[in-house]
Amino acid sequence: TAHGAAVPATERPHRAQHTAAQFAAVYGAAPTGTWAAPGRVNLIGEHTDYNDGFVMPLALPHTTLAAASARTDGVLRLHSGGADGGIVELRLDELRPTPQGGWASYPAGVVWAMREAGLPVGGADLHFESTVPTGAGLSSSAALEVVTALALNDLYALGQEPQRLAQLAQRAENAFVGVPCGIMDQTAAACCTEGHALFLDTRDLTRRQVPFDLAGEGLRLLVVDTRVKHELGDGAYAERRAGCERGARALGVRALREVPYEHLPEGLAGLAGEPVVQALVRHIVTENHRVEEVIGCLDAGRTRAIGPLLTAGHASLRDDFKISCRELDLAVDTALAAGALGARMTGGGFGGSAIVLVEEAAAPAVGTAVTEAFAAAGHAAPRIFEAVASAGAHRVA
Ligand code: GAF
Repeated sequence: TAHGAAVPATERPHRAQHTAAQFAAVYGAAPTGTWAAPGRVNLIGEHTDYNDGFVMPLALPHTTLAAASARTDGVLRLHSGGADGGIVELRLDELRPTPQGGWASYPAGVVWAMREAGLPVGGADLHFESTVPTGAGLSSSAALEVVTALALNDLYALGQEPQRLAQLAQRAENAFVGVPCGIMDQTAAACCTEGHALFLDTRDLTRRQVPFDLAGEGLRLLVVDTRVKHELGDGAYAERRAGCERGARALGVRALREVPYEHLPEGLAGLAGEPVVQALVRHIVTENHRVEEVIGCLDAGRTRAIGPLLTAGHASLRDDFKISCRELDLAVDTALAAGALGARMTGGGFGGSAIVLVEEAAAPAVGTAVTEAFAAAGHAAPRIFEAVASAGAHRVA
């Protein structure tokens, strides 16, 4: 149902206790502490983060928890309640980038990135439990990285700011895991606050917490996890990124963020003969503009007016950036036909999740319409739940 799957607030203390108990069962002693970092959805600003542009994610109530203790022998031990296999044991001085290294390479990469940055991080034991859906475009990887960074920051009294921890987590993903992602997901996991969307300028990393209390306005934001992840996605992300960089070079700017919306027609004319790059540039420039328009609406208290901007963002990702897929399009089209105010894919694309802005009273019918459309099309049942703007990474025990 539209309301069943979010993690109820009452479950959180229980989860922290459970995670600590699992730690004790695995490692034979109670942990020093337990930390949490959330998954995210992005409200608007897609693929803009590696173009120095604007993004606007919000944290989900779904979190990855880490129970952890420091070790004095230079050994890192990692264990996950959600992964098969036992304890992964690594020596800090032997950590090397491991592309395609499996789940443990995310936390291991964070420790590596911290040490590379000269931070005095020693060994640790960590046990993870997560309610962030994996492979759903909801940034379970960033949650895993950021919760690791925060736990080590506290265990070793490193005193790093949340944004800095996000940068270290991004470096882990780029250089250790080998995924060329931008800074959005890690910043969302580290810096979001309850009841707000996070406006982030990815060029200078200035941030603003924008009040985003949909329930107070009789609105809902639904997440439709299509439960598909098309293989195409991995190489295509790097390809889009390279295309954007090519466009920036051709236009003589450091990043596409510098192309003003008002100058888009001249910019596109300058790329005649390169239709693919033209379309990528058009998406980035219009998407940055949509972020500014969404902020304008929210600042003016006109929340419902963001609906068409979200939908326009989807069309741009589908037609210009070409990273949607039939399941995402079906979720968006069906939700809109059933009366949603706006809908779009969220995250990297090629599967994963869509978000749907809807009047509270219409939410159940919209959810049902999407579920029925998936069944009629022969797709697996989507997972639909509500996105309530939740807290970024924090210590829970
Ligand atoms: C993925 C990446 F990790 C982010 O950095 C961002 O580029 C996003 O896709 C698209 O907006 O989540």
